Amino acid sequence: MRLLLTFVALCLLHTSTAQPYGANPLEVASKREWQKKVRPAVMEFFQQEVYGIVPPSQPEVDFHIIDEGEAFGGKVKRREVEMTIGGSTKALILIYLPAQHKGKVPVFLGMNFKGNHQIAADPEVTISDNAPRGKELGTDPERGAAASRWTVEMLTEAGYGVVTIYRGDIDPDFDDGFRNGIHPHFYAEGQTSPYAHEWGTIGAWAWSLSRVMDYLEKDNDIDHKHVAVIGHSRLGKTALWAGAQDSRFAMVISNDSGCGGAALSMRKHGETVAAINRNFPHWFCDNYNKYSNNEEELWIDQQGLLALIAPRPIYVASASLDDWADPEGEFLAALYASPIYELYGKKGLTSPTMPAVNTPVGDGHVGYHLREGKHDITAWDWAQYIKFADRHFFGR
Ligand code: GTR
Repeated sequence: MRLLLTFVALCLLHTSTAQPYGANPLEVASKREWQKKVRPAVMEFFQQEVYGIVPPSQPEVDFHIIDEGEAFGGKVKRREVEMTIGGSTKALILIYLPAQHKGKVPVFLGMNFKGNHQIAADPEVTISDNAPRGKELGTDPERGAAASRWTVEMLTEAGYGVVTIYRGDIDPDFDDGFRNGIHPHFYAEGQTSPYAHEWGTIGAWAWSLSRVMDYLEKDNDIDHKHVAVIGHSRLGKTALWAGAQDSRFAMVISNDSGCGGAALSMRKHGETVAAINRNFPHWFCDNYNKYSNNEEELWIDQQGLLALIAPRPIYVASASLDDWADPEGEFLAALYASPIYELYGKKGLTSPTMPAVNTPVGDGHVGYHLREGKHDITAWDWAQYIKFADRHFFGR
């Protein structure tokens, strides 16, 4: 069946040798062809060969609210929800909502790098046992250290909520043969590590974002039809994969996601498939190793991942000094995914020229910018995401 789908899709993808680096604009004859034949084959490729499938046996996931309070001098409501996976793995969901908001609140959902307590200088946020602590024993473990990356005040003032979980609560970010984190909850009897086509860490992180979405659907304060899933860098790869698999995410934002995210692998510019598999052997499925120094064998490049998100709005962002993430490769992937948006009557990127720094492009469903500066997510990036969300969610 898989071979048949692949064959049909290959026939439908009109590859043009005129394009550089073997990565091509996605040309599919009709929306129907895309939905019925090509999209399932593209999805299967990313599942089997890149991020890995989620194993079929699913553990139970429970939620309960553990704390509610105020932050930012009463301007913001805080809620903490404990998510328990397979009866034992605990992850805390931190939710900030504008206190004055009437009705259900649209939110940005993203994973954080160093613990929920780092996204704002809020003394009440529970510190995960898995999160890095302060340098000296007993000191405050860097509350608010990542506040510039989350801009909670700016987002809540703009009418959005912020929802986050800590990556280390789901799967600590190092290669331990998948003994810690959530993977063991999914092993079949006698299994001790994922099979070659089963998920790595990015797959597990993405799965957990969908579980957070399960909770958001039940929370009466949240406008679950307007949830933008977002991530920076490795967590941007995660947001893209979560958004590709789960259409409940109404918008997807990739900030400097680079190799294995929005950047085209076949360009081999900056971080390569070989480098990422060598340095982070736990991120992707084992099958992905086939493509180390062998990118030409990828059946489809990362424009396919972005196209899986169509017709939902997607925003891809790069930074000018972030050569490792290949800004041009990220721009081209967004451009090459755009024909799939057009099949749905949505406008994608139209100009084939990389825009100048700090000049966002895309007045349709595909947005892109190249921020001046280094690998990071800044208030300026967020200001563009707010504008994009305002336009798509509320026509503002
Ligand atoms: C780098 C890695 C990138 C990117 C980045 C990050 O070391 O090479 O793929 O994910 O980390 O997450 O900040």
